[in-house]
Amino acid sequence: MTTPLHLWRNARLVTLDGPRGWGLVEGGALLVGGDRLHWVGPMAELNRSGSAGPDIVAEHDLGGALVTPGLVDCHTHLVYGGQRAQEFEARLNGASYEDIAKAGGGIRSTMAATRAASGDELFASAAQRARGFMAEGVTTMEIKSGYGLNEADEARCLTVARRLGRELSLGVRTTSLGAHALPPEFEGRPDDYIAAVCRWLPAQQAAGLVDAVDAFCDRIGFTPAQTRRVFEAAQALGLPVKLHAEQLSDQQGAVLAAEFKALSCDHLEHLSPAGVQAMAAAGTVAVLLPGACYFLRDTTLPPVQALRDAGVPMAVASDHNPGSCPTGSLRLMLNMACTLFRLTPEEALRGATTVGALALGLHDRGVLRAGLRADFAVWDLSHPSELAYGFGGNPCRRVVAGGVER
Ligand code: DI6
Ligand code: FE
Repeated sequence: MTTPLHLWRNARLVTLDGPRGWGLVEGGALLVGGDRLHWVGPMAELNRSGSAGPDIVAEHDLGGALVTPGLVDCHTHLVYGGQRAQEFEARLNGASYEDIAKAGGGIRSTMAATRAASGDELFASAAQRARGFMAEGVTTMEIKSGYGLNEADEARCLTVARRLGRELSLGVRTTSLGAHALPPEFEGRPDDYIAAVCRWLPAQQAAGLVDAVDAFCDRIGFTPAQTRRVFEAAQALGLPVKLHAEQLSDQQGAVLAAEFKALSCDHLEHLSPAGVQAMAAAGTVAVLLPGACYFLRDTTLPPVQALRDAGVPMAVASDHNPGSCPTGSLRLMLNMACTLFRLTPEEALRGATTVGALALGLHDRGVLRAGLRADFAVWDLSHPSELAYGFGGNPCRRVVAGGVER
């Protein structure tokens, strides 16, 4: 028995196959069988190789359009209630993000709106946001909890994230971020709260709700010692860790995360040289979030050249959240990664495909190569550098996720 194949032909393929370069294939074709890429290469070779033949059940002419791997947004806080536009106004009137957080606003205000929302309301608002990203070529998203901040509401948010993965044509990875902020009922008792977060993890894992564990290690988050306890609990369950590290200050969070062989450290505006070296040695991905840096008007930038020199792979993600990055566009983040952080357009696209997948521990996507997932986006563009060059508007024309056109 052979798999019925779909032939997608007449494309300019941006395969990203190999350690550098776009991996461009002119006059390219993709053969898709089930949810996998069965064959990728130039049309002329396909005709010669005989990989085509009678198994092809349908043909799709792409009219010479540019085709990239489906985009991977490896850092989002997509599930929450409410919005924080008034906080944006307050910041424009002189308050700082940290002041607002310390006064009980910030993450805590979203926590209250999230707890007050029903599961269906949380699903509906997150699905609407997800569809916006999907329309711009996103085929995989990581979604964190972190606005429930008690056992039931954290589990509820992770459940909503899993439901998004089932009901939308989107690959979803969930990350448990109970250690995002201290909820009011634990005021003055952060160590007790961390103990509670560690206690919830086994049940979340048993319910199939968690792929990785994250924490916010910073002045308005948790200390390195508290973060270590969360990591130890994750490690005991065999769950990989990630960290919101060095966003507002240097806590040596990256060094700690590297000790636990973290999949990624994210933000990193205040990353030290020791942090860079530790990440390089551990093979930890640096997830750059230029939208948060832009929206908070941070003037300290992540040490991109040092990361590059040390060979630390750099991902680019949206950090979509209501407080520090209410964006609906991963493509805009590619542009910002170049203009604000000086990534090259190729680094930016790899960051939101190949390297984004690595930051999630996924090795089956992010490249157009036979055997990997048939996740790809078709763009009304002529060169891949245009993906990071333009901002605003949506040149994405078609998306295939898991072999199926959306
Ligand atoms: N850093 C961030 O940028 C988000 N979480 C975090 O730890 C912001 C979350 C928020 O303000 O709601
Ligand atoms: Fe974040």
